[in-house]
Amino acid sequence: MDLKSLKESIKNGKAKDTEELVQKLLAQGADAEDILNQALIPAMDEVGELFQQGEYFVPELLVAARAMQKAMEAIRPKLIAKGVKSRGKVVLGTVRGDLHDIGKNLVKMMVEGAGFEVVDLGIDVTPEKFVQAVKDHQAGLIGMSALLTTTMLSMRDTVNLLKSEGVRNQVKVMVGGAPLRKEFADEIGADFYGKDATEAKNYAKFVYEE
Ligand code: B12
Repeated sequence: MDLKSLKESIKNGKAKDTEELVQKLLAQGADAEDILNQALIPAMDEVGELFQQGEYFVPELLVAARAMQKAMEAIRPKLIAKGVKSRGKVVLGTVRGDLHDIGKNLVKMMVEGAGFEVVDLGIDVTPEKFVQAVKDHQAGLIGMSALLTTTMLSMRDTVNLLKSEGVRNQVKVMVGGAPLRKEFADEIGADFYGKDATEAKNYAKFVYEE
């Protein structure tokens, strides 16, 4: 698999090339999950490092993110199992003040691919919106994503609001995103910290099948 050029094309923000390379790999029989884990995610990690080192700035992040989105759209049909009956509902969103949605969208794809119905609230989701969606959809699981050390704190507000609204015992709470750790999840009273989309999917299975 020509993963190196795919990584480079994401890092350079070449959306069209990226899409073509992914399509080519898929046509050659490459596995969508391998493409994701061995090229797309590592490419974004490298973009993050370049940003931290001051070699990339926000515009470079944005074009890389756009290329990443194109790649994700291309692998999406392969990741989503077709015709699977919903195994349960999962409310998902990126927390208040946070606009990063690539990781959240990956979680969505994997969870949907495993046959769950995802209620995607998008980005910048307030605790009130999360709690309302849990009530409206009678969801048994909620997933919150945060990529900033400042915004992850709002996860605690959501957990507390679930409690004060009397629905905490009806729903499991999973959290994830690059700055999070299990200790933080424990501290705010979440049920689960997942380091990646696969763990999110496995936890959804666990919640609905236990
Ligand atoms: C792309 C990117 C952006 C893009 C986002 C585009 C988009 N549509 O998402 C743009 C350019 C908009 C952006 C903006 C900013 N960004 Co930015 N960004 C990134 C970057 C490079 C990659 C993030 C990403 O997509 N990673 C790939 C995905 C697949 O990984 P992931 O999100 O971690 O998700 C995985 C897991 O964490 C997990 N997961 C994620 N969510 C969930 C949820 C659940 C429930 C579970 C179980 C698991 C799970 O599964 C995913 C798949 O395996 C990171 C660097 C990095 N390495 O994280 C910086 C980074 C997150 N950004 C950063 C910063 C500072 C900013 C800005 C403040 C920059 C600025 N000065 O304006 C703004 C903030 C905007 C805002 N209010 O949100 C910092 C954060 C520092 C910090 N610790 O707080 C980082 C770490 C860069 C850095 N090294 O300094 N950014």
